[in-house]
Amino acid sequence: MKKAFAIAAIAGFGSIAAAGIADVRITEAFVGLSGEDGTEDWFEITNLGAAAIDTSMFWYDDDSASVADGGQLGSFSLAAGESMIFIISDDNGANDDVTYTSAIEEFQTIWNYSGQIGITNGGGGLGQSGDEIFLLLGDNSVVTSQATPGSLSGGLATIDTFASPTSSVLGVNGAYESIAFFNDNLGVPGNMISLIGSPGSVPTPGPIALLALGTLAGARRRR
Ligand SMILES: [Ca+2]
Ligand SMILES: [Ca+2]
Ligand SMILES: [Ca+2]
Ligand SMILES: [Ca+2]
Repeated sequence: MKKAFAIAAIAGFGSIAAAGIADVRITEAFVGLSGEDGTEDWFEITNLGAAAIDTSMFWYDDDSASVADGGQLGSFSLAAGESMIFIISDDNGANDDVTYTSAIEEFQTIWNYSGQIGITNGGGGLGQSGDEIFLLLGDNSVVTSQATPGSLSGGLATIDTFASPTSSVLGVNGAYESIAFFNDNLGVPGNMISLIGSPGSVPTPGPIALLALGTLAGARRRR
């Protein structure tokens, strides 16, 4: 399957990747807060295709939508129907306050998260006045994109983008509360805040099953 995909990509059948093998969506995003953010900016991707994908086939960039400005996602096998997190960072120098390792550990701690997690290895951070997440192939073709509206940005809830962008709500679509961390910009009593989000989980099983079925049917028709 992987080899066939590579040959098809070289031959220029980009639509196969976009519509079939790599049916990946951006299903959640965190763009940061005023003051201490808890973690770096991040997004969640979900594989709605029928086969596992290697995430290193994608480059991330923000609204500049450019492989040259972006970063190649770390390599993970993402099974059909599974979600994972990518932390947006190009910041891994020996003297940086945050390294790739510490950014991942910070996320795992704050979200009590033990699922798959990777780094974008570049690409712009997500602005709180509105931005956009792009997943691109190496030839700069767009696989999928997701706007992060300023109206939903900067709050204590992540942006759930599985259907249309909304603020994550505790208990809805698997959203839960992060551990509390220090932030003295938001004026919360005690300066300890927690976030609401659903890293690693998306609405299941109904919507995913239906979308996956549609992808499978499409793939069969093309044979
Ligand atoms: Ca940000
Ligand atoms: Ca901040
Ligand atoms: Ca940006
Ligand atoms: Ca989620």
